[in-house]
Amino acid sequence: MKFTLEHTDPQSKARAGVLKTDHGDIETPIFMPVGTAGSVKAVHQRELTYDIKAQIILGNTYHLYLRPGLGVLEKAGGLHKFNGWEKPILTDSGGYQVFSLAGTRKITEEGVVFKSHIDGSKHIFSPEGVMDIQRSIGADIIMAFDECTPYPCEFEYARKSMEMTHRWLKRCIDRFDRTEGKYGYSQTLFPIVQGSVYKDLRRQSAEFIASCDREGNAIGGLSVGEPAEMMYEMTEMVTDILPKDKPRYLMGVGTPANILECIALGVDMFDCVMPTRNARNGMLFTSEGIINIRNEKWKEDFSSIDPAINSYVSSFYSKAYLRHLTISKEILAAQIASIHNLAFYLWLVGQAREKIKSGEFSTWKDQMVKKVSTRL
Ligand code: PRF
Repeated sequence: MKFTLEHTDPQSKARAGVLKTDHGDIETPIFMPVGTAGSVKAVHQRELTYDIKAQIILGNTYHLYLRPGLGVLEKAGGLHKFNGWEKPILTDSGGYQVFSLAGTRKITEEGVVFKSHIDGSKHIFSPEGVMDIQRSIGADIIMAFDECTPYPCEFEYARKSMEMTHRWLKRCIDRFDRTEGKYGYSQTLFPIVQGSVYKDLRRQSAEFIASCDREGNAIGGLSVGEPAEMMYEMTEMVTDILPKDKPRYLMGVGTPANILECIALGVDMFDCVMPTRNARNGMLFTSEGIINIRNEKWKEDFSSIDPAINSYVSSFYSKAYLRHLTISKEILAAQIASIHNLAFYLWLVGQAREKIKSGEFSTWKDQMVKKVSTRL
């Protein structure tokens, strides 16, 4: 993997770059649609490629390990072959899902014992095990095993948890560097900064992660309920420490406004379930603001969902028709809304990239944050 920084914004810390992987190039800043169980919910690969113009998607170790399981994935020749997505894939390590989804769980130095949310069966995730699983899934970028602390979190808990995440990281690196990809292309491991909302811990964690000298770095433990200003403060502290010549990935963020603000703080990669999850609940993100498509207001609005977005569904279907589908609980509503929201997110980061390249990012960002946060 190779990251080339192409432009930096003179008025902010925003950057535009290219990340080269064996499955193709990723132009940053980028948003990665979430494909938890190997599918971006309600969206075909063809739509992902041509309508949404996704450059990389995300999968989850936790879900894929439990179902379909490694036997199937290995026989298929890895996740790319299994789901037909030929571009880059990143997998999260399970270090978050195991805390948010699994039933009873027990964290020890060795790892996490948990019960499957599917059938209650007992499993253990260790740093080494999670590296092996991600080798079998075959993602281009794999994530270290970490503990994402909740918010709020006592300082002592956050400190001990961060220290354990660092020890787990050493074990991840050790295992990763002793093993090889199974399918003939290379994989890379991103470590994750933790430290809750404590400046001292964030600094310490960012310095440790930077010292590990991997090809890219991630920021975890944010967007877990803390005020946005706190998330921005922590993000900026961390991006100031992480190496400039490597991509930075802010995990699980966020709203369109969060993404624009964090691009301005020097973040290159984002993922979030919001565009797809909210789409399924009738919430649409548009270049003019946020729409609740169930609202009576759209009943006879035959204008297209968002003509500014270059995806088929965004200009072909009207708000009134999508409202009708949503209220009638038609499956097509989830499909249209998901494709539109993802196309909007990809359009937004694409615009940010263009504005960084043309030197207009900062003024554009301030206007855009207001626009995309407006409730229509
Ligand atoms: N760690 C991992 N995945 C994550 C997070 C984290 O802290 C977050 C926090 N926003 C989202 N996804 N491994």
